[in-house]
Formats: sequence, structure tokens, C-alpha cells
Amino acid sequence: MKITDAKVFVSSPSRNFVTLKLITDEGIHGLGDATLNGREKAVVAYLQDHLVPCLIDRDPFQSEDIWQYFYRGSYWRRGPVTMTAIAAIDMALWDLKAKSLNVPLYQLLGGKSRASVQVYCHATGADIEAAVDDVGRHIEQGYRAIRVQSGVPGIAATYGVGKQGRKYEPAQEGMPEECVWSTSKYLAHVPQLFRRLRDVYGDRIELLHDAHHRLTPIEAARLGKDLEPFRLLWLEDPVSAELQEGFRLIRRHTVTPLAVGEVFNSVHDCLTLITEQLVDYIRMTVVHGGGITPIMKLAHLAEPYHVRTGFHGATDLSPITMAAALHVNTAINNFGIQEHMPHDPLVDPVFRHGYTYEAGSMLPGEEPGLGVEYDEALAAQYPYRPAYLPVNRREDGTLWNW
Ligand code: CS2
Ligand code: MG
Repeated sequence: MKITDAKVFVSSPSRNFVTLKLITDEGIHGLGDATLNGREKAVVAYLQDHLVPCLIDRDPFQSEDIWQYFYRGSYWRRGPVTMTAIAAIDMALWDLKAKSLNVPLYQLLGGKSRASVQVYCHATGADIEAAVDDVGRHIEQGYRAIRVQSGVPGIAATYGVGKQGRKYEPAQEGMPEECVWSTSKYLAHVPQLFRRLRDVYGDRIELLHDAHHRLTPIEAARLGKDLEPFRLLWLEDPVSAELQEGFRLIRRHTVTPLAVGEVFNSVHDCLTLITEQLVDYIRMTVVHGGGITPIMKLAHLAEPYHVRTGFHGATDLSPITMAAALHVNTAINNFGIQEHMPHDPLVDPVFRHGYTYEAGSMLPGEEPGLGVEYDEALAAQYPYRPAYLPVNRREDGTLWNW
């Protein structure tokens, strides 16, 4: 089998997605997600101008060699644009391989290690009581693990909390919104939120929280300590993730489990965190981490260090990445939990998928390959619209972590 053509699509059914389609001489095609929130066009150019021309006439079964060719061969390694582009190709190759063997992808990754994949959802509210109510709604939908974010008194807009009761979306059309951040107000507020949640719901559910990289290590250590009585499943992204050594300090002070990695794109970004057991869950996922090939290696590396996976699954990752994550999660031993932030209803008809949600868990489905089909005609009805994540400033105007 040979790759004869490749197409890169950009479509915006409610938000932007970049999709790669690899076409072969045997009439089978493979799909990959190439979406990098707020930087979509950079990945399109990287794929179209630099990678796709090198793919023509290659054997799509050689997924390892093709991955190494693009990773090692470029001289310029790593970085989110590069790794998202390589990830799209890698996903499409695995999709093609599994389709041509007529098996769901998880069968090629080790087969079924569990009956289903436990997911966590997002509950949010403008204030504590609104967040408590939203948690109740998600319990009714069957979720047993819930990430909770709420507005912070004195801060006008909090990332991760929808505006005017709407669901939040990790990008907004137009130029980036500028928000104001106060660490002291945040640190005083979050323990009150989780105290109330445990008062109302007891131990019926697992609770998670995302600090969105906004703290310093000693502030994160304080928050972790303050949250210990409320037994979180994890505290996510407590500090900006570049300085892995910063987690040593947090770890010395708190037994609140830690999760990190949604902005990582290489095993080198998490090597210290894993080998020193500084985190409990690693969140680097298929689309931004270079594809299924390196994510499987990452999971296997983490296994002896008691680090489990907790892959990123926000709405800016397309259903192709969700499908890939579910196949990986089904096969590996050290799966922890999967983020599930359901897409807008416009998305699923464009990316018809075999994966399903039921009672707090998901299944990858039994269709050959990833189990996703891309409706090109429908996608063409939703042209690209520039959209960005917000930026954050501290109260004195200093630019701060988003
Ligand atoms: C968040 C995301 O899902 C999460 O954990 O941190 O909303 C994240 O901010 C976006 O996916 C970034 O594109
Ligand atoms: Mg996050």
C-alpha cells in the first residue's frame, strides 16, 4: 500500500478544527487531528508545505519509521506546532493500518485491558452555589468524577467558567480577551468551594480542580495542603509547566495528587516529573504529544513509576483525538481517567464517530480503525474564524499565566 495524496481541512463547526486525511492507492484513507487552539494555521502550513510532500509514495504501515523520519529528520525537534503536525500524520497512519486489518485500533495497541474508560466532566458556576447545582446536574448524567471551577469573588472573569450561565469554550472569536487575575483572592476562595461540595455530596463522587498554571510552587503547595481535607482526585496544572523541578517543592508539602501535561509535546517535557514520581497523572495527549506512537511509549514509561494517564480532552481537541485517546486508554494498563468535555452539537455530524458515553464511562466502539468519519461537504459549510484563548494580567497589569 502507498500514500498517494493528503488533504488538510480547516473547519469551524462552533470552533476551529484542523483535520488531515491520508489517501492510499488501495482506496483506504486515514484521519488525523491537527488542531492547535489559537494557532491552527501554523500547523496547516507546516503540514502542507513541509510534511505532506515527504509522505507521497511511502508505505503507511511504517508508522514508527515515518514518525522518526519527521521527528529526527527535521533537525528542529519538538514544539507544539511541529508535534501537532507529526501527531496528525501518526494518527492517520494508525487509522489506516487498523482499517486495512479490519480491527478497531485498540486491538493493535494491546487489546482490551478494561471494560470501559472512566471519564470526568466539567461543572462550573458563577459562584459556589451555582457550581454546587451544576455538580448535581452532572451526577444525574451519570458522572462519578467531576472537575469543579467557580467564579472567584473580586475577579471579573475566571477562565474555565462559562459566562452568563453558558458552557465555557476554550477560545473566543476575535482578538484575545484580557482578564485580570488575583492569586490571593483565588487561594482564599477555592478551599471554600470544595468544603461546600463535600458538605453537600459527601464522598459519593470524585472531585478534581484545574489551577491553569497560575501559581508559584509555594502557593501551589499551600493550595494542595488546604485542599487535603476534601480528598481531590487531582489538582491540575498548579504551576506553569516549564519548570519540572518546581514540582519537587509542591510534592514535599502536600499529599493532594497532582496532574500536569496538557501543554507538553514531548516525553522530555515530563521525564523528571515521571522518574522522580513528582506527579500522579500525566495529561500529555495524542494530538499535541506527537501522536499515538509516542503516547504509547509515554504510558509504558510512566507505568513502573506509578504515574497514570489522565489525557486532556477539552473541546479544542477534535473527535479524532478523543477516539484515539479512547483506544489508547482501553489498551494500556496504567490508565487513570479521561477528560470528557462534550462537543457542541454542530461537531458530531461533521465527525461521525463510533465512540459512546454512558453512565460516567466511554467506549471507543468496534468500528475498524479510529472509528471516525469526516463529512467534507458538511465541514465546508463552516469556514475558519480566528479565535484565541484569553490572556491574563495581574491586578497591577503584569502579564501573567493564562
Ligand atoms: C483546560 C482546557 O481542559 C482543560 O483542562 O485546561 O480548557 C485548556 O485550557 C484548553 O484546552 C486550551 O486550549
Ligand atoms: Mg487543564
